[in-house]
Amino acid sequence: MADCLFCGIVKGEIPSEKVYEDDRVLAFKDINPVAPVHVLLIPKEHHSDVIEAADRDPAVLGHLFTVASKLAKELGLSEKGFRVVNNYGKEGGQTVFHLHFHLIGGRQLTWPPG
Ligand code: D5M
Repeated sequence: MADCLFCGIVKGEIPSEKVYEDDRVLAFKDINPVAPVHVLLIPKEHHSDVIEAADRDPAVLGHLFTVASKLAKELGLSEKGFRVVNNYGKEGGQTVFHLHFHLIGGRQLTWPPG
């Protein structure tokens, strides 16, 4: 989609620190990390949010979680713990309207989030 930041990252027009890529999913380091490990996982195809993705391509949601689990293991988070987060909509704190999951870990996380 034109003017979508994360579509620009998928196309390689905007730089990113990639940590994983396959035909459907890209994962890269968050530009504003909130923990020692903070990776964003996105579908390469544009879906604005999780509800749109669930309507159009529900299978990609399972794949995103499979990749998140694989990365959690590879990045050394599976022993101590980690969090996978999706912010939906304005009140949910979503700022980039291309579906993404945050994989966060490497420190003690607190609950509830702000
Ligand atoms: O999360 C959107 C996230 O996207 C937020 O944590 C910053 C991150 N971000 C924004 N621009 C970039 C670039 N260019 N590279 C990497 N990460 C980026 P949300 O859940 O929508 O609030």
